[in-house]
Amino acid sequence: MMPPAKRKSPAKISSPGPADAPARLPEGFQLITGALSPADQKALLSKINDVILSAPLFQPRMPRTGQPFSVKMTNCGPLGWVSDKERGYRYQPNHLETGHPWPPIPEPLLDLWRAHANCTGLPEACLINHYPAGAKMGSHRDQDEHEPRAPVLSVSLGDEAVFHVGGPKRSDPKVRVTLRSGDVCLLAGPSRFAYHGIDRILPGTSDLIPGGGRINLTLRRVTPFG
Ligand code: MD3
Ligand code: FE
Repeated sequence: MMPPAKRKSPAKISSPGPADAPARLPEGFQLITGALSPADQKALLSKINDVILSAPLFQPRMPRTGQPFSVKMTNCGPLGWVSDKERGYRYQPNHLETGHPWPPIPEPLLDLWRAHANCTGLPEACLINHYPAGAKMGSHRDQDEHEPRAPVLSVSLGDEAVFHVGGPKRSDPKVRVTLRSGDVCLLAGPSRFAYHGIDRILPGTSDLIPGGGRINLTLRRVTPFG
């Protein structure tokens, strides 16, 4: 999951042109635009800011190379996703730097999961990605979770992002979608295993976060349903 922005050979993102067959969104991909009202976005951001106060954003690093991500991260929930040079990508119950347990997932996020995930179990991890202007996330698949029946639910806050999603192979055609503040994205079925990433953040497109930038929240089930 989640290589940093700078890649040796950047994936070519091709928008479908008139001569090409239009690339299709993978099966199971659902974008719910405007799922959160501006008031709901403000209330959620305030809870996320509380999480960040007790579990500070950290800069994950690539396994082996130690190359830092341009995205900063933290987590809430029983498990959190981390990565460092020595031990690589993994979920763990404690903050990478403070060693404290992650704070609980705020209730409004669990409500979104109950409303949209169509899943009996609850999420165990909420990964909080913070993108300053200029941050990217290279094309990758999310493969560190062990319950393929659970979807991933993502919430976008702040500046708009150009997102791409393809298929199960890196070479599959990619579609670009703009993710806006208040949008919820559901990745179920085959789309759950599709390559995806963030090409760029569009600065000045939202007033939600003072100073700009984007926050993405992903709710995930990590361990198999009992
Ligand atoms: C498509 N985050 O945290 S969220 C990630 O905006 C990640 O921060 C991006 O990719 C972000 O791993 C995209 C939407 C998303 C999340 C998981 C997916 C799209 C996905 C898993 C499979 C396919
Ligand atoms: Fe991902």
